[in-house]
Amino acid sequence: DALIWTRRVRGCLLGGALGDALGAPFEGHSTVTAQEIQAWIDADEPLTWTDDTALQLALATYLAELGHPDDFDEDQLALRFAHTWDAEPDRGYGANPPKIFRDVLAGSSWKQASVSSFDGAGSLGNGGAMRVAPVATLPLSAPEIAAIARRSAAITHAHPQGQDGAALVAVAARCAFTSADVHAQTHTVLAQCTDQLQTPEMRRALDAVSLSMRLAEPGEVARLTGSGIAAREAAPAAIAAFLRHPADPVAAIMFAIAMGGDTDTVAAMAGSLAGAYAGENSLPEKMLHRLERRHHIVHLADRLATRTWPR
Ligand code: 8NA
Ligand code: MG
Ligand code: MG
Ligand code: MG
Repeated sequence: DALIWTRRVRGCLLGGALGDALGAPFEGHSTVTAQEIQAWIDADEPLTWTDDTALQLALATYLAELGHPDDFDEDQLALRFAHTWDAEPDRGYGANPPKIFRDVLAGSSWKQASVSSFDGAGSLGNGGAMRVAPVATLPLSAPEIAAIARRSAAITHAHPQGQDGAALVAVAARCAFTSADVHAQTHTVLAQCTDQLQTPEMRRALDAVSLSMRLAEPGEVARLTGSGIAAREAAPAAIAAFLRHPADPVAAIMFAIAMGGDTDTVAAMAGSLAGAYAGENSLPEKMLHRLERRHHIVHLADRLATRTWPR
């Protein structure tokens, strides 16, 4: 019902922000010990989030204000991303998106800048995937969610793998929002995700997630999936962490951080997914109390959850 839905949307946005902020101090570390993570979980310091959450909230705000899913417009979203970056450029953005945002603010199209990135290959980084979970709140089918996820990613990520990562996380988030029992439906979730992928690299990476399900150690899982800055590593790694602890976002986040690599980003995606499944009540007040702009995030989630769509 409506209350459960609102709790899940709050859980998604708050879980993502918590994962980002909890993972940020470890970004780029190849190994992170359980003791290091536990000490940071138990600390009292404020939890400050990074580019992952800044852009996720920008996308959520855009969707909350969208008149109709058919009105989705990359030019408008690109402008919102660019303004978000311009207002707080020191959130730890990847190398390439700010180049595109600068062009957008100067009045040029995002498209030219995006497709010419990385000598014309386009970005295969995880930046399209890290911000995409709110797309799964749209009242659409899995193929439609995947299509909008790709379009939201294409603004900065022209490479097919960068867009496939976004489709993967968005469809996983749709499963998380709608599933009654993710633990019992692991194979269904993975199959629904695989159905929306377009690149062999991402399909192989999701196969690695399936294979990894018998492994307990985050380091072992990361050896199969990777956990780096490429979308083909970070997005599957986040799914692996989520599928182990779907009902416990903090455990999913801790697992993601323990995988090492792009810890803030993998933990942000894992936290969004587990938060979407388990809802706001699964997030400890002790953590939320430390979270930057917590009340703003809740307010935004409520706008997104309670909006009605015409037709
Ligand atoms: P991006 O589009 O710049 O991609 C990230 C990186 O991936 C690039 O800088 C390249 O190193 C590499 N890359 C992407 N495409 C290609 C390609 N076609 N060929 C070779 N290399 C490629 O930025 P993004 O938005 O995808 O990045 C997201 C990441 O940026 C997240 O981890 C986020 O947390 C942030 N980040 C920040 C820091 C930091 O030090 N503050 C470090 C890493 C990442
Ligand atoms: Mg970041
Ligand atoms: Mg970025
Ligand atoms: Mg990162």
